Amino acid sequence: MSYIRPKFRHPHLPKNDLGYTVSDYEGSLSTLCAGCGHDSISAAIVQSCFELSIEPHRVAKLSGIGCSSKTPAYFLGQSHGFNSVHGRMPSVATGAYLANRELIYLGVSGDGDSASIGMGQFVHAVRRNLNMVYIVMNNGCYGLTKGQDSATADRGSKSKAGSVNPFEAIDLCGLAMELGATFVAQSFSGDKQQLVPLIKAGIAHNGFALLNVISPCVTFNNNPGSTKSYDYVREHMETTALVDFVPLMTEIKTQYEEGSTTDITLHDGSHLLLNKLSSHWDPTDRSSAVNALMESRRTGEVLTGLLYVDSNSTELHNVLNTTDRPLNGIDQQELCPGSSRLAEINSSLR
Ligand SMILES: Cc1ncc(C[n+]2csc(CCOP(=O)(O)OP(=O)(O)O)c2C)c(N)n1
Ligand code: SF4
Repeated sequence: MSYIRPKFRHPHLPKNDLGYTVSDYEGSLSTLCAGCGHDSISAAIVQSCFELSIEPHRVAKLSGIGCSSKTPAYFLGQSHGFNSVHGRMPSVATGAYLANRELIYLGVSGDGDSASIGMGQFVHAVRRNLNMVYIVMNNGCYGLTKGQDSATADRGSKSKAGSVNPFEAIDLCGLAMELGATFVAQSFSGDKQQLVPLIKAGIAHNGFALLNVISPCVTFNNNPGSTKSYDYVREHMETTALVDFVPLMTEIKTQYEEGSTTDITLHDGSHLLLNKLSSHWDPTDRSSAVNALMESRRTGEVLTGLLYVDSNSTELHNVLNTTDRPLNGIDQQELCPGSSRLAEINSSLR
């Protein structure tokens, strides 16, 4: 059950370029457990869309099944939405995107939803470079069905019931890198300062943008021994860089010292500024990102930040050379080539 959020807001709430306040980007009141990391990610999505002055009707929210997949009800209440079947969000997103490329596609999934039942769907969305932001709210368990280990639970981590996971974890970022992903980022639900610019950059990216966000399940996976608990992640987080996102149309200002910043131009001309803190991180170097992910797994660290971006990425519509226009805006006359053209095509194939 979803609860209606009260309409009353402070009359002097800041407004964005469209004249909207942050409340225009909210959804209904969350029914998730108090303290669930997924709610923090919803708040970061709301903040990102508000700051980017996105018209809510230009967004399509898509999800599968799980506590994470319930969250589209809690953000962007005025956007399009489709809550699909467990693990099937990528194919619904593919169909919707091919029919209408004008919307911004925002997919939300869980680690169970993406790394188990939906794995076959996830990998093809990555390799096709579907133009969408794909957020995995990764808590290492199946929250909705009472905390079973998921395929992203680290080997040796302990569930609330005390059992130790004997299987190797699937690293979704590493897998996406292997599949040729053009934008791969990792973050923590409790780090809004890092998460908001990453979501904004993902929206601006021309292709598939994966954000794997560690999002502790306070009810079933926040216990000692879990590597997806708040305490564990806070103690083992290693940041690649401080991230800031500068949208197109605003004057680009940088407050960073000369020589300490990497400036990445995304497809729409907006920029991603990375203030390098650790080991001169270069997010355009795919093999370094793969190595860093492998090293962080070995040391048990959670590597966060923008791990990799290809700012020259070619998204699915450009690969297929399909029409710019939404299919529902093309009438029968235009869609049908006519019988003489059809006869020409047929004879060319004989
Ligand atoms: C086809 C199908 N199989 C199994 C389920 C049962 N089920 C619902 S949610 C879920 C897993 C949820 O875990 P995750 O995707 O990680 O999301 P979370 O709840 O942890 O956010 C499962 C197994 C289902 N709804 N549909
Ligand atoms: S069960 Fe876990 S994942 Fe589901 S709402 Fe509660 S804290 Fe969040």
